[in-house]
Amino acid sequence: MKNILEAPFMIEMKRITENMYRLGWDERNAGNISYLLTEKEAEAYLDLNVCVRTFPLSIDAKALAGKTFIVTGTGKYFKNVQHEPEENLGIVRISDDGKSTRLLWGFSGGGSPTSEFSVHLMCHSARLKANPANRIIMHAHPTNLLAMTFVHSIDEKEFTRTLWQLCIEGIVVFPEGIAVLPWMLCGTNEIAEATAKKMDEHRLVMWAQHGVFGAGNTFDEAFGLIETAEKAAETHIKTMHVPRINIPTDAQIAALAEKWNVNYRKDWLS
Ligand code: 2HA
Ligand code: ZN
Repeated sequence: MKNILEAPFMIEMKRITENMYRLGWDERNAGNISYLLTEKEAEAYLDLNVCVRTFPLSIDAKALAGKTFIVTGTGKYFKNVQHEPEENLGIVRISDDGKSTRLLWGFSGGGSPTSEFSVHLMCHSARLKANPANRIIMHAHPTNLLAMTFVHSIDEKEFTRTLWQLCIEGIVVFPEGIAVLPWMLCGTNEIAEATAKKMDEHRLVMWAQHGVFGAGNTFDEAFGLIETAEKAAETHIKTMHVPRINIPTDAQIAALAEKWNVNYRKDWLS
């Protein structure tokens, strides 16, 4: 069996959590990431019959029965993942009845998956239906996106249009727009269901006054989505106090989308 610490997905997990921590997106224990392993990856690096411990699930994950995920731990700090991956990360497999998960590796100090694991699993299900190649669900607290939800309308059309205006590649990177949920109690099945519903059509979902969820086929893709939206939000926050005298028109933004041939939400531009 291959050394799990050298698996590409393990290296990516370490690099991305370090990167997100350094960007200030994941203070203390903020943020969580899950990556769906292929069966080939799982078999190459793990003994799939191992059962270190089991964790009950509060949602029905039957659609993901037998699937294996590497996931960040509850209460764990992104800054520590690279130094102690086995303590801060775990690899779990969903039971056949979808009611629990079995720990195959990690959480060596007795930890368990992120408190947002229900959201992750429901979002994986939603994204896999829309795009069978989706593998990543990522949650973070990027400062400027978060700040925007305190001072900007959280109507998702208005929120998206501002982001499209303020980052040149915004409409190309997230042409379907960014969905926004109002403040809701996190760690609950209600917010998990609401987020997954938005993920039917969107890869980016804002949680107002909390943070953002991103989805993608690769670590880079999910990260790049959040990074682009965050760049737009930063430009918004930096220019909202002064008169803006040059703003791209909706026609100019649409022209970008047309040039790059992306299927954008035409009704979200006027
Ligand atoms: O994992 O970010 O939303 C800590 C959080 C909860
Ligand atoms: Zn959070």
